[in-house]
Amino acid sequence: MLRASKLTVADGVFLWPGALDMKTQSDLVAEIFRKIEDAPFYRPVMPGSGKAFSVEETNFGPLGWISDRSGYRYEPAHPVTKRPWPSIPKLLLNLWDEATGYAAPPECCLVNLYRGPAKMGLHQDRDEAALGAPVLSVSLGEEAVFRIGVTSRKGPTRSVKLASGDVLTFGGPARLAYHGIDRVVAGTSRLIPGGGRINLTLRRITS
Ligand code: MD6
Ligand code: FE
Repeated sequence: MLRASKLTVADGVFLWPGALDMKTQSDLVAEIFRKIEDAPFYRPVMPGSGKAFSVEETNFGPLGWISDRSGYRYEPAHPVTKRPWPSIPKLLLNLWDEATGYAAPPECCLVNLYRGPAKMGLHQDRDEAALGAPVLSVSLGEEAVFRIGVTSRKGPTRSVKLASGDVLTFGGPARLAYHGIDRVVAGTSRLIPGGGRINLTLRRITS
């Protein structure tokens, strides 16, 4: 399934540019939109301040990552509908096996929707007990400027363009590296109904 060659972006960060062909991308988007009928995008808020995120989110899988006034955590049900999250698309489970070789399947697929000026500040993914497992990210739709740093917030950063169909893994010495999305480049893709970008991140939570 991984059509492209594997590039090393940093120690522990690998990128397969254009890994998913157009047909696979549009089938995956159709599957995502079917599943979100049961688990609609909602807008999380920051712990403490309650300030709304600029991205909208939902999840697939046994556990979903959520943020609300009381903190960040994994939950088995959608915070608005209270229903269990839909299952992770089979294609993504296969992609996880192929790209990560990790012995256990992912338990969470966080779905981020960027429209208009939405972005994501520098953060670490550290709410998982299974820090030995990488995070796998799939980009769909408009291009994004991804910023990646080191494990201290103040360290140097560099930016990498993520285009539709790109697959990235983030593990080993980079598992706790700071990263974020500076912006999405409008007009670079028409893949997503209504426009914008969808990012899927697959993670193992329990070790
Ligand atoms: C995004 N990605 O691409 C946000 N996290 O929209 C992430 O936050 C991310 O791409 C961990 C590993 C890879 C990622
Ligand atoms: Fe992240």
